[in-house]
Amino acid sequence: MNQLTQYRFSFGPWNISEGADPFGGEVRPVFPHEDKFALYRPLGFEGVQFHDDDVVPGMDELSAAQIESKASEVRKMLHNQGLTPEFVAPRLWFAKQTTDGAYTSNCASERAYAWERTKKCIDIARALDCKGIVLWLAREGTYIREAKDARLAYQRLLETVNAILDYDKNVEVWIEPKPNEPTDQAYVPTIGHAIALAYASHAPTRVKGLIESAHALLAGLDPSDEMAFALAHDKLASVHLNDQNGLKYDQDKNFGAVNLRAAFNQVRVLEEAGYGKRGEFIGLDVKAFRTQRGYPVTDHLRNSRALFLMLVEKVRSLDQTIVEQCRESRDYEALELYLLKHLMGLQ
Ligand code: 3MF
Ligand code: MG
Repeated sequence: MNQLTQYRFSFGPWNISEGADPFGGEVRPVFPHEDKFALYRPLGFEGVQFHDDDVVPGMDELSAAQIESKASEVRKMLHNQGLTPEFVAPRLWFAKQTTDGAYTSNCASERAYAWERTKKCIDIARALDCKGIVLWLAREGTYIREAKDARLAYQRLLETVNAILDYDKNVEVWIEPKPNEPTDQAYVPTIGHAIALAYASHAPTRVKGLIESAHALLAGLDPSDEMAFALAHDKLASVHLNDQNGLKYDQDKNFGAVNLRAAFNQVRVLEEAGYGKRGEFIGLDVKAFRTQRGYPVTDHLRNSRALFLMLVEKVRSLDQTIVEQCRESRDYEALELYLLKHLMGLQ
């Protein structure tokens, strides 16, 4: 019999936030980074997603040896807590050198900074024994179309992907598409763009995607179809499950909080494709409410994970015979009613 997937969960330390937003500072005391790791296992998570400077704070100022030694320390700490580093992402959107983009900046010295930083990020991943490098291409885009040569920008992105693949033959590049924010228009807005870059690269099997539900919704797309597309190409390396209420700033709401049916369909597509059977994580990129009391605030992580698992049960208890009959007779009215009743626990 087909073994049921035992899902493993991950999140990044930025998901335990202190409530700051663009209109106000923290509303809860800052919770030290290292202390966050102790929260993972009790919450039911074993994968840690990192930005490079989450592992090695102040890395721009440190030598290669110092970076290596700090990263090795973190590796030991993760090991002691039974945690696995899922990926490391170069945080290329904070530095003054990346104000107008990193790999696609018009300025050669800024592009050089981006590449130096990326190499350090890969060194950190190697020291952690982690093969996933996530590229969320935050500022690779424009506020006005005329600001950059878009064709050249795509070439530069492809050169970067190739350079990463050459720098370390063991790493994989996982591109996380997002259509906007902080730029007006990003160069890699959808998983289709990411997968095109993968196939154009030197080593297509080592270039994959990470799909965030909210990012797909911001692009006007259905997250489950985006995931299915990546899965059909065997290129879904990870997911950032969450939710989004319409076209506004990136909300990172709890998984399923806005559209339970869309969340169900994401779980259905993942489950049907056997996602997770090769150890892929269910990543949650969910934000704590600014209004939430308590310290540290972690209920959004616990609840999103619980909701995912409840939807796994809904997927597993779906009567596939009814689904097939409705498809066969092309009675999508009946299929929709069955599905909605099933979600409401009425059937
Ligand atoms: C931005 C994001 C980011 C990325 C993270 C890892 C803060 O919209 O979703 O989370 O997921 O930087 O790539
Ligand atoms: Mg994300």
